[in-house]
Order: sequence, then C-alpha cells, then structure tokens
Amino acid sequence: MPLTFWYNCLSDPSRSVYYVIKKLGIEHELNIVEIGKETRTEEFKKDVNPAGTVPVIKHDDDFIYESANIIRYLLDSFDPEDILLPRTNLKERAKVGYWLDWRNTTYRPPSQLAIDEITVEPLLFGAEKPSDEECKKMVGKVYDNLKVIEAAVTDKSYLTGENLTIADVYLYNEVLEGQKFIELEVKGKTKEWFERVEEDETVKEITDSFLEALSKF
Ligand SMILES: N[C@@H](CCC(=O)N[C@@H](CS)C(=O)NCC(=O)O)C(=O)O
Repeated sequence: MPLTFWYNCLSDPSRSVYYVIKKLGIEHELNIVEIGKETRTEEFKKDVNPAGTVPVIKHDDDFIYESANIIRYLLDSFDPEDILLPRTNLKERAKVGYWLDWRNTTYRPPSQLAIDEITVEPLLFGAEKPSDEECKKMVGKVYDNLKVIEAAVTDKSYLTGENLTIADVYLYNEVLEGQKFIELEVKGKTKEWFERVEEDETVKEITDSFLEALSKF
C-alpha cells in the first residue's frame, strides 16, 4: 500500500506530518516541493492539491489534505501504540484534539500573519515592512497565545499530561517558526516544555534539517 508525501522542511505543518511518518517508520515516497513556486503551478494544483499547499499525502489512490487531518489519519492507520494520539480513550483523545484544533483556529492565524508581514513578504517578495507599532501589535497577539501554552505546561510536562503527544509536536513546530522568523522569545515553563519536546530524536532530526535549510537564506 504505497504512501506518497509532498513535503518541504520550511513548512511547519509538513514537519509535523513528517514526524509521524518517520516516528512510525511508514514506508513512503518523498516529493520535496518548493513552497511559493512549485506549489503555485497549475500542474501542482491540478495533479496534487487544488489549494496549492503542502503537506499532502496520497495513500493508495486517495489524496488526503490538511495537516491535522493527515496526522489523525496516519496515527489511526499505522500507530500500534495509543500514546501520540489516544484512540480508545475518547476523553484523552479529545484533550489532544483540543490542541490540534487550537493550533489551527487560534495560534496559527496571528502567528502566520506576523511571520508573513514582518519577515517573509519583505524578504522574499520585496514588500514594505509594517511600522514598528504594527509589528508590535501583530507579535503581541502571538505572545497572548503563548500565555495559553505557558498556563498548560505550568503543572505538567507536556500539553496534555506527562506523555509527549502529537499536540506537543504540532505546537512546537509552530512556536519554532515564530522563534526563527519573528524572534519570538520563548521563556519560562514554555521554554522548558519546548526543550523537552526537542529531546525527542525524531523532532531533533527534523528540526536540524529545517535549521540547515534556513541557514542558506
Ligand atoms: N491548513 C494547511 C496549511 C498548509 C500551508 O499553508 N502550507 C504552506 C506552507 S506552511 C504552503 O504550502 N504554501 C504554499 C505557497 O504559499 O505557495 C495545513 O495545515 O495543511
């Protein structure tokens, strides 16, 4: 049953999907796609993803889109354990699900806006950088969300308890993006949590490839 994965290490949702694929040792064909270029071609939109984004997987004959959806699909299909995403205990599963949804609905929108407006658009497309006041306001919204993470990891090692789940990896990748692109300062219990997630060998390996790709800019 072949699995094909369209990926770029500069894409944080793609790194989280890659984490699952690597962690579970899922056999796959890797297609590295250039973000902002190949993703925007008519060919990619027609043949791979009409939304023009990665990550994407194709399993057997079916394309599966949206990182959180892909993550759930892969863990439910291939994970013999029940820890990264609990399967049978629905209350525990809902705790992880909360963070996956929170990342998509709440953390990601202001974080991505700040990263795009302050760094990516001016650097890659020559757009005018927003004023200091506008930058401060945008980054301030990301710090507001970091407070939610800080509260969650104040009395436990990971977001949902004492075990690393896919929620930690998903949020870690998002916070890492902020740290690198808008100089987000990760401190307090959040820093301890961040470093704890990084102790996972697979997280570390994928992060190293991201940092190496970044160093070439
Ligand atoms: N909601 C989507 C977001 C995917 C997304 O925005 N991917 C970006 C990279 S992080 C992308 O592929 N952008 C292509 C482009 O801008 O051309 C998911 O979570 O899978």
